[in-house]
Order: sequence, then structure tokens, then C-alpha cells
Amino acid sequence: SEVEQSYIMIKPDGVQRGLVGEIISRFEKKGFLLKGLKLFRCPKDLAQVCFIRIYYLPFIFSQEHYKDLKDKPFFPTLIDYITSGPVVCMVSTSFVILSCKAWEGAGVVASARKLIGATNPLQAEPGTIRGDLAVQTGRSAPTFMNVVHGSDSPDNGKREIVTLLFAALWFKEGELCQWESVQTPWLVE
Ligand code: DAT
Ligand code: MG
Repeated sequence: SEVEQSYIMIKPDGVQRGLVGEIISRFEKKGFLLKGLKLFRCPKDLAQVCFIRIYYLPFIFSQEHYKDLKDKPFFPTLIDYITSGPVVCMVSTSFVILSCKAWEGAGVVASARKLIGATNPLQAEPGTIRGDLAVQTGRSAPTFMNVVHGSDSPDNGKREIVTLLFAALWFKEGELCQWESVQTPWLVE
């Protein structure tokens, strides 16, 4: 059976504003299991399109993090934003085993999205990370500066964490840590 994973990332504004501990703490307290963690400077070609990939490896053309947004008007400023300083890359796993039907809907991906809140920080509810910690709709408008990223589906979670072949996205093979938490029996019956 497979454990669902979400790729969670503290964006450059979260790092610059000293919110790393606060944001990690919210996921820790919720009870997610941390499987990967690093400070990382995102190269432009990871966020958008890598010349090498287009030229030599068209079959993995679709691996860039924000590939789905490349036609949006805010895309260039989104890339500037996400590459403007270090980010903190995290992988969180829920304790929930996907094969256990009763828990399937409560997976880490959807749950993390709820903790994170709405994309536009002005619309994010108080209590969520974006609702509590972000206000701006963009330093170099029109990109929302919303402090954190979370995968929007289990499949995208997989895609964003480790990709096969030369197209590793945010983590390379061997960078994730397999471990068991002593908390698990107290979180999941
Ligand atoms: P999310 O980060 O909530 O998954 P997304 O994947 O649709 O949202 O977009 C990625 C980022 O792009 C988002 O965190 C901020 C920016 N963005 C999205 N929609 C936007 C919009 N309508 N105006 C400005 N920036 C936007
Ligand atoms: Mg998204």
C-alpha cells in the first residue's frame, strides 16, 4: 500500500520574513510526518522551462513546477517571485494508508491545502497559513505573494517530489528520509 505525500514549500517571502519555524510548526502540530526538508535556491529552469529539456528531452518537457500556469498573465512575475530567494522544500506524509478506505478522503494533500488556505491571501480565512500570515497581492504585481505552496493532488505530489529520469523536480533520489514517528499510534488508531 502507498502512503500519500504532499510537496510543501515555504516561498521566498516566507523565508525572508522569518516565518520558516512558524509554518513548519503548523504542519508538525497537525500530525504530518516530515520526510524531507532543505533550504534551496530555485533555478529559473526548474520553475519554468529548461532549455536543455526542450532541446534534448522533449519527452520530459512537462516537468516544470508551474507548467500548468505558463499561459497566465502573472506567469513571468510568478517565476521572478519564486526564484527571488531561497525556499524551504518539504515533503509531508500523512500517517494514513491509502488502502484504508475510511481515511482516504483525509489524505495529506487535501488536508495540507486546508491548512494553507485560499490562493489569494486576501480571501484566505483566518486560521489558515495564508489567512494569518499573508496580505499582499504581489510585490511586483500581479503575482500573489502567499508564503507557501502545497501540492493540489496526490499525483502532482508525486510529480513535484521526485521525478524519474533526469527530471528530478524538488528532491533528488536519496534526499528523503524514511523513518517512523513515535507519535503515530497516538494520531491514528
Ligand atoms: P496555489 O498556490 O494555491 O496552488 P496555483 O497553483 O493556481 O495556486 O498558482 C500558483 C501560484 O501562482 C499561486 O500560489 C500564486 C500565483 N497565482 C495563482 N493565481 C493567481 C492570480 N489569479 N493572480 C495572481 N497570482 C496568482
Ligand atoms: Mg498550485
